[in-house]
Amino acid sequence: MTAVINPATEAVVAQVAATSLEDTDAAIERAHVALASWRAVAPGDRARLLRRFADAVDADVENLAQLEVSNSGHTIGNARWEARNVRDVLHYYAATPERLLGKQIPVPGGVNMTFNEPLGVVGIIVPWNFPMPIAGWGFAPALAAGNTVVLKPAELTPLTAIRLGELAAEAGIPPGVFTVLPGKGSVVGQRFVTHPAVRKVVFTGSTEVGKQIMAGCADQVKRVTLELGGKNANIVFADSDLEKAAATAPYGVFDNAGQDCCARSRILVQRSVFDRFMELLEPAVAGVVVGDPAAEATEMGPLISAEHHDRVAGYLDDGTNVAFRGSAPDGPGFWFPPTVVLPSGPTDRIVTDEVFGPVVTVLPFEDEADAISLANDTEYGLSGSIWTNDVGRALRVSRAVEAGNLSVNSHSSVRYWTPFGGFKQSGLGRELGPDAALAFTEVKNVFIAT
Ligand code: TAP
Repeated sequence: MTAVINPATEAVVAQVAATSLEDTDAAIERAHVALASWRAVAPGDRARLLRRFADAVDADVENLAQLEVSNSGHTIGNARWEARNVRDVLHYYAATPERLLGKQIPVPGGVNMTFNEPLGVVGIIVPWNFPMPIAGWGFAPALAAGNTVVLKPAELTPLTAIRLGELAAEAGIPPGVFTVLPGKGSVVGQRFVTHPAVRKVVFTGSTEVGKQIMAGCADQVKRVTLELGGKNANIVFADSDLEKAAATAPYGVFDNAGQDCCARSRILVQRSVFDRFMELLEPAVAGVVVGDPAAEATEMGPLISAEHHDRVAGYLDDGTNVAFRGSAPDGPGFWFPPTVVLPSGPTDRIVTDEVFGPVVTVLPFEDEADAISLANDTEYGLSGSIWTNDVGRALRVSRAVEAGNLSVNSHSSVRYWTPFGGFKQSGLGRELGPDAALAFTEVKNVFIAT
């Protein structure tokens, strides 16, 4: 049994049994056996089952949200958004079974057709920072495309995934089609990589483990989607609405206590407005409401664990030039205040590493070329923001920044209608959007001589 801890109180909220290797194998076998019957479900009926699953999630939003507050320390507002996101993603991909259109391609001597065939069993490995949405972004399109799914939540945050598994069963998703397997990455997750019946691994987590997964999958030429780390730039030009850029910057990085692969953890500010920006940023950071995640007004909760707290704290020492900090409650709980750092330069560890906590660095830049160069000076490439009132500049910089998800005059990263994923070491493949279900299919080409 693994104790599940509330990171805001350090109280044990549940005990969850870790799935053994034998039970993982048995679940993969059941998923493999269930493939034929799931595939045989008529497209319209598969769509209806996914909509019923979405409705079951909808009816359970408050319960799921409260579970996430107590397991992950997410603010109640965020947790409700996350549960509704699973519902919306299920509804969105419920349209897929009836629209998985192949092609008829003109060729001489016959008729040529393509089919989008399901891959088989898909293994989904989820991190602790967004347990619900990241699970849904994998299982909804995978199921819609006719695959069966085994899903491993993070050991720290299994509760909402377990509940989603129950809701799927209540909605009528057949046994073996969607199975949640709480347990260790080194046991359950690793078995997804090595078991020959698992045809694709969807992994979201650290770049370090993602590389191991990719290397492991190479052995069987297994398909992979990887959503990995980020060190995203928030570029503020002098010609922007500086008040708005400063007022929103804390929410671009401190949301979910900075435990967000899309956190804009490097603010780059044009030198001519640097001092003014910092004057505006200070009260904005002080205004972030940090505390009890169950309280409606709270904007930032705790870090996920004591170990992670120590890791984040390890980025700050006596020599760190902290410009200012927000507030945080005293223990119990793994609290860390919003922290703004003025580094000595772009090569400081705190600028280059993904801290994954409520810590942001602010650096000046001279001109557009300098901003682009600094933004791209990282092995990551997930997201970023560009603040400017010049449309031409917004487009030029958006095209030049090497990242998968950019927003202009906003910090929005995730819209389920649009593709999401990383450049460089931030990942491989795209989730969400109109094409994500295709990543769970193989294209088969059939020629009939006439
Ligand atoms: P990891 O330590 O990489 O863990 C992620 C998941 O992988 C967990 O379920 C973990 O299981 C499992 N795992 C660990 N070792 C494994 C192995 N050898 N084989 C198979 N599975 C294994 O990441 P984390 O610390 O939980 O999450 C934070 C990271 O995720 C950050 O770098 C963040 O940027 C990234 N992230 C990226 C995105 C996107 S969309 N790009 C979104 C969210 C998070 P255990 O629970 O047993 O450790």
